[in-house]
Amino acid sequence: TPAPLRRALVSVSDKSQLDVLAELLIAHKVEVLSTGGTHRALAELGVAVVKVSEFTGAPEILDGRVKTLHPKIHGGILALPTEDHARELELHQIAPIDLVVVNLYPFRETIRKPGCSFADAIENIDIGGPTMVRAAAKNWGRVGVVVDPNDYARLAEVLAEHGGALPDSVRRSFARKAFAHTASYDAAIADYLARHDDEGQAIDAAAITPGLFVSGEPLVELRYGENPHQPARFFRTDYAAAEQTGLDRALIHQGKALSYNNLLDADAALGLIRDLHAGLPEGGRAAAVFKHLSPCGAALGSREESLAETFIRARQADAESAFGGIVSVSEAVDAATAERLVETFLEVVIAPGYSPEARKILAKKKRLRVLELPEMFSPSSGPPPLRLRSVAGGVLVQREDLIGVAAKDGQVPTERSPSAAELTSLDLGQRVAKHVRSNAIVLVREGATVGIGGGQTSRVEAVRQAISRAGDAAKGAVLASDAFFPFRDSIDAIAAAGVTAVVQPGGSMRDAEVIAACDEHGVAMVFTGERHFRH
Ligand code: 93A
Repeated sequence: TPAPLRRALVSVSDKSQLDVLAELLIAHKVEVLSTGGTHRALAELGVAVVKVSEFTGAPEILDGRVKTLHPKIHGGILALPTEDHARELELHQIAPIDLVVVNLYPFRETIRKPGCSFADAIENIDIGGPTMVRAAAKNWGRVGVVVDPNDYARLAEVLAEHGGALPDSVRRSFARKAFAHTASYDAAIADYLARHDDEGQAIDAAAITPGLFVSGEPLVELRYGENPHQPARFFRTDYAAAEQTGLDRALIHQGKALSYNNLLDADAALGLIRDLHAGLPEGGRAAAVFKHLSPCGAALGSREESLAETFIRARQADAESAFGGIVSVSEAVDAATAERLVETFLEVVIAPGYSPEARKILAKKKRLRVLELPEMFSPSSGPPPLRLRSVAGGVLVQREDLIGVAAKDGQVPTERSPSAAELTSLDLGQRVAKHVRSNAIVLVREGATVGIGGGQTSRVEAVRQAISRAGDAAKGAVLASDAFFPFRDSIDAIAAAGVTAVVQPGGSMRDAEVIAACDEHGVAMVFTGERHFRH
C-alpha cells in the first residue's frame, strides 16, 4: 500500500476551487510548497505553506520566468523510490515531493482577448508549470499530479478513502490526463504561431492550419457511432483561433443522450439555420428540418408570420421525411411553436433559446433532445471556422463554405430577369442547396422548399427527384442547383414541370446551350459564379 502524502507543490494560475484543495491539504497534514500568488491564496485559506523560493534558497527571477525551475523541485519530483535515489536526495538535501497540483498560465484565454499583443501571448507561455506537470506525470509510480480544479473533489474523496494516500490506478489516470493537458497546451502555442505574424496579426494564408490536437478529454462518450458496433466519442477541437460557437457549447435541456448521428444532424441543421439567418430581412424568421444529414424542408417567414407557422411550412415541405427529424429555428422557441414541435416524433430541436412555457411543453416529450445555443448567430471574430474530415491515412482541412454571392447579386444571362418574388425564393433555394449532398437541386415556392433532390450521381437525376418530390407544387416553383448544368436536359425537364427561374453558378462548357434552353422556355436564370458542392 502506498504511503500517505507528505509534501505537495501547488502552483496554479486558475485559483478556482482552491478552498476544496486547501481543506484536503489541511486534513491530511500535507506540507505545502507554493509560488508567489498561490502562496498568498493558500495562506489566506489557512494552509501552512512554504514559499518555493524559501524551500530552494533561490529567489524567483526574471519577472517570474524562473520560479520553480530548480533541482530541489525537479529532484524532489523525479526521484524514484529506490535506495540509490534516496541516498542521492539526502546528499543534495532534497526533500521528496509526492503531489504536484499545477495549472498553466492561461495561454488560450489570453490570445482570445481582443487586441492581445504578440508579446502578451508569448509571456503567457508557461514553462515551469508544464515542466513540473510532465516530471510528476513521468514519475506517476510515486507522484500524483492534478491539472484540473474539477479534480480536487475526486482527490479529496480518494485520499479520504485511502488514509491520505493515492492508489497506483489514480496516479496513473492523473498522469494520462496531465500529458494530454500539456500536449494540447503546446499544440495551442504552435497553432497560434502558425496563425500570427510577429506583430500578433492573424496571417490569412495560415488560417487553414488546424489545431494539432483535440483536447485530451472526450467531451462525451457516445453510446456508439453511426451503428451499434462502432464505438465513438465527441472531442472538442482545440483551435486556438476564435471560432463560432459550436455544439460543444450547447446547453442540453432534456432528452435522451445525444448520439453520434444526432450530433452530425444537429450540426447540419445548425449550419443551414445560420445561412438562412444571414440572409433574413429585418424581422424575418426561418425554420429547417433535417434527416440523415439532408435538409428535407426549410421555410422563411415574414415579420407578419409567427415562428410556429414558419415551422409548420418547413415541416409540410416534406411531412413524410420530417418524421424523426432534426429541427433548427432562427429565434427563441415560444409556446405556440413548442405545441407544434411536439405534434410529431422528432429527434432533436436546436434553437437560440426557449421560453419557460415552451420548455414545459417540450418536457412532455421526454426523449426529445432540446439544445440551446444562445450565441449561435454571433459572427466569429476570427477567420472562418475550419472543417476537418478524415480519410484513410490523414485528415483533410478546409475553410467553411461561406456564401459569398447571394442570388440577388448574381448575373442574369437570360432574356428574362427574375422577379423580386422569384429572387427571394432563389435565395432560399441557394442557401438550402449548399447543405444538400451533391448533386443538389432544391425547388422553392412561396418561401418554402417543395422538393429536394440530393446525393445523386447525375444532375438530371437530382432534378427528376426534386420534381417528383414536389409533385404539383413544382408548377410555379424556382430552382437552385449547387453546380452548373452540363447539358440542357435538366432545363427541359424543369420547364416541362412548370419551374420559372433558376439559380446556379454557371461555368459549364455548354452554358450557351443551357441559356438558349432557358430562353426557349421563358425561364429566368441567375449565375452566381460560385459552386457549393458538398461531398
Ligand atoms: O514563468 S514560468 O514559466 N516559470 C516557472 O518557473 C514557473 N513555475 C510555476 N511559470 C511558472 N509557474 C506557473 O506559475 C505555474 O504553472 C502557474 O500557472 C503559475 C502560478 O503562479 P502564482 O502562484 O504566482 O500565481
